[in-house]
Amino acid sequence: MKIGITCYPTVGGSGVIATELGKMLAEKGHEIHFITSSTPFRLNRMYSNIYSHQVDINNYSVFQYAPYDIALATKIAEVIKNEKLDLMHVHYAIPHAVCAILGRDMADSNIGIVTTLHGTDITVLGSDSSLKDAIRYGIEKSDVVTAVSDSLRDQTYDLIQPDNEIQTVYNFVDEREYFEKEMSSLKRELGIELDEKVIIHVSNFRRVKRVGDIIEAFGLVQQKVKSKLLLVGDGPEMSRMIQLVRDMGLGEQVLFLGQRDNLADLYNISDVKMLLSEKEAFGLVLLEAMACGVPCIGTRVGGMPEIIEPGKNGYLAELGNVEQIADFALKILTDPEEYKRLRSGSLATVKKAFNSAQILSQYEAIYETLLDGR
Ligand code: GMT
Repeated sequence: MKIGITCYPTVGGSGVIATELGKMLAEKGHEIHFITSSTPFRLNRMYSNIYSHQVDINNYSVFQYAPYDIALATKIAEVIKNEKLDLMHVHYAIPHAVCAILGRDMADSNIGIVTTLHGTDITVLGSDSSLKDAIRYGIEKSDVVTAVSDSLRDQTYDLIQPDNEIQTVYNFVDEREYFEKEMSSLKRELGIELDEKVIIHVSNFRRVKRVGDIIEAFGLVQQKVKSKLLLVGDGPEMSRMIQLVRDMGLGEQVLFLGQRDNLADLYNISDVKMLLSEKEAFGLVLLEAMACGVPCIGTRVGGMPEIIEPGKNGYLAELGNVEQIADFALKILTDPEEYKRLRSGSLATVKKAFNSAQILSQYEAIYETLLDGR
């Protein structure tokens, strides 16, 4: 099949999933056309059957805002026609589904459009009444709509009330990148003693991620267990978090590592992963950690209860309950039997429910039904 993919190409779970999916589809022989504002960041090697089409936006002085959405729709139309695409798979209802619908119309084509909802488009933008109608339009005019968790699917029905079906297709992890390996040399490089425990958090440091709760819970943990906290990523809350760490006197124990591309290595020196968000449609970083054998502590929010099975591969805490979070972490860090059990539970979860081959086949089956219907 010739498949067009549009996503946000920068760092972020939706871009990771879209790019990994494109790469794996290409490895299965499909021809993939990324239509994005820049080359997706995970497209790090050459594939003979992957093409990248960049959207050019001219900043004419007559426009107060550069017309990205129109430029994207025009590029999608051009690629549909020139490359004779069989279908488009877009990630995010707005702007991408809406742009694909417009592009298909401009190309006078009837190819199928698959839209995958990742969360922010629904949980944040969906509550903005000025965008709700555009989101509903993008969903209803798509031929197939998928959501990355049952929770996101149900929230979309509640908030947007579209009249078409939304099916859950879970995210997956690239097992060739995320797996267990011995990385004690990295621990030394980072100045962490071999007998110190490591807690890790990876995010874009947006307010919804509640990084402050992680630092506060760590403050309690480190009073009882010799440990370090790795904070990986960057974003709007960063300077506030640096200040919080200073105010709590934790400067020596909290390592701000910024954006990193060796996440698998960092997970492999970690004992617990924390993601304590107030909104999280799925939590791809949980899967990446579990694939490296790291038990996770999440909040009972969004799609996280669909990944974390308490007592099997981690624990679910109540949002903002830092004492409970610290207790869970201490339980994992101080009881070797418990840690061993959760570690193998984490590896098993990824293998059983979120392996790439299984999810890839689900998407391929969706694409085939679309082709059959045309
Ligand atoms: O979490 C973010 O802020 C980034 C966002 C994105 O668009 O990449 O992540 C969303 O999509 C990921 C991939 O499906 C999910 O794992 C994240 O849970 C989801 N984020 C939110 O729902 C806040």
